[in-house]
Amino acid sequence: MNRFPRIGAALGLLALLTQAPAAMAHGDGAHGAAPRAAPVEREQQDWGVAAAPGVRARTVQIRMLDGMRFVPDRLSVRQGETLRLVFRNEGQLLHEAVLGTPASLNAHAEMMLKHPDMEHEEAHMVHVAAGKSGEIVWTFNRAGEFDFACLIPGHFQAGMVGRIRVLPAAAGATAPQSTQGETHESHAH
Ligand SMILES: [Cu+2]
Repeated sequence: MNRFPRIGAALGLLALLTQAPAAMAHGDGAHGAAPRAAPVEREQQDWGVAAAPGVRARTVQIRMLDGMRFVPDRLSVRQGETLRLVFRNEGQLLHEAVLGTPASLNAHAEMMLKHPDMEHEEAHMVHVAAGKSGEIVWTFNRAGEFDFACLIPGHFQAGMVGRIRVLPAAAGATAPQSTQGETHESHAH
């Protein structure tokens, strides 16, 4: 997790650099003061990125049940596709949905066990009270096998996990994307 702030800083610097000419033209000299008030922070994660505002999304309804299940718990997505995941809590308990890699979710679940009252809110997670719904709008721009899980202590351990398979973009697709770190076949354990 520690490397994400660095990536964020790098992106912030990039934004600052691309904005610099305009800022200088206005002579406001606000060099050091990078605008921190972006409406949504869109940080690339291993499992994708928060959707850009207004992007077309496919809606998928997912039920959250006190039997510690998501229904459905298997999704298939084409790389580059954006989903509006609408989680409806049909139980009596609070549930949450957190997107991640199996490894990131395991680590996060461990932390939740140690600090059950930890409060956090990020674009790739949503907490849903009984009878309510909540959503995550997410662009799956990396191929692979990812999970969504309820990390409330006990729920994850009882199997409240679903799987999202992101199929590689079709050959010939022209969507610009980095190929850096995208090869999976030589991954050794
Ligand atoms: Cu739950």
